[in-house]
Amino acid sequence: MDDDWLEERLNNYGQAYRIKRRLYKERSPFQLVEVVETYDWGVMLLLDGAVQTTEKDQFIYHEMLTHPTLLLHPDPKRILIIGGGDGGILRQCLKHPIEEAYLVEIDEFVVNICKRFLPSIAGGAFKDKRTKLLIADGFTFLETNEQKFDVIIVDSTDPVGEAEKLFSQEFFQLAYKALGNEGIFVTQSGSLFYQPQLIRNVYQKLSSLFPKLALVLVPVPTYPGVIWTATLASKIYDPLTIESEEWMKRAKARGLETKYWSPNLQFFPSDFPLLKRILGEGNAFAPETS
Ligand code: AG3
Repeated sequence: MDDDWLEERLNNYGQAYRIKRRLYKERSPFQLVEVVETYDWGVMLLLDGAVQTTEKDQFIYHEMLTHPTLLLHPDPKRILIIGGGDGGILRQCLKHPIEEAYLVEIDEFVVNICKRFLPSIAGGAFKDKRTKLLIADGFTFLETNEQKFDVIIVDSTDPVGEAEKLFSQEFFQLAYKALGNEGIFVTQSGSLFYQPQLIRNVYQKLSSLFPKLALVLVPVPTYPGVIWTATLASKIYDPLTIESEEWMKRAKARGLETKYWSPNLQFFPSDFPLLKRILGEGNAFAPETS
């Protein structure tokens, strides 16, 4: 089959890739785990039919969930990652001078399959002394957790099945409680054009807990609609008031090297009209009437 195509569907939209080979397909206790080799993006991981990451574009998503968040905190020492079993976020976190990174992933299959088919994503991150890998449900972990973290990064699948509760008010409340006074939280919050209700929902819930919020612009060529978002929520530091020079200074002080992240292309500006419409009431894409 040299004309094999794989399509991801999200509601009424589909995005398709011509693929070279299908490498793996197995049902884990939690989800359908698939690995394929694409023409454009190298090896690709899918969970329940949704593209999670690829060898060649993974750095954009992983850098953009990690660096704005960790640079906003003056001295992040203890990091909690929920999900993220491919190790991509973990690897980016370890570029900062942190002391510990907990990675709480529900599905051991994902960790093992990524180590086997996508080893470049984690690099040596799982072997780093600062890494604590726990195979556990992130929600339950936070329910019983008594430690404080400086940063919590939620790298989940879409809000269906097991991941649904990672988008609930109860979960956000637990995350708030597990963060120190200067704590910062970030979660992937969906496709700008195909999941605007999700973006609004996450934003509203988080803004009832955290005073400072910003939407991170995360363009991922292999996610439906390409323009993806993450929602950053912070207890005291406001990401939208920091100048480029200051971001650059912080990145330099940490010896941070990136392939995508840069200070001027991190956040949707708060005066962006489309975003205001998405976060407001009603349908942001309603046809104009006058
Ligand atoms: N986490 C999944 C992002 C959501 C993708 N959704 C979709 N394709 N419908 C990414 C995991 C990477 N570490």
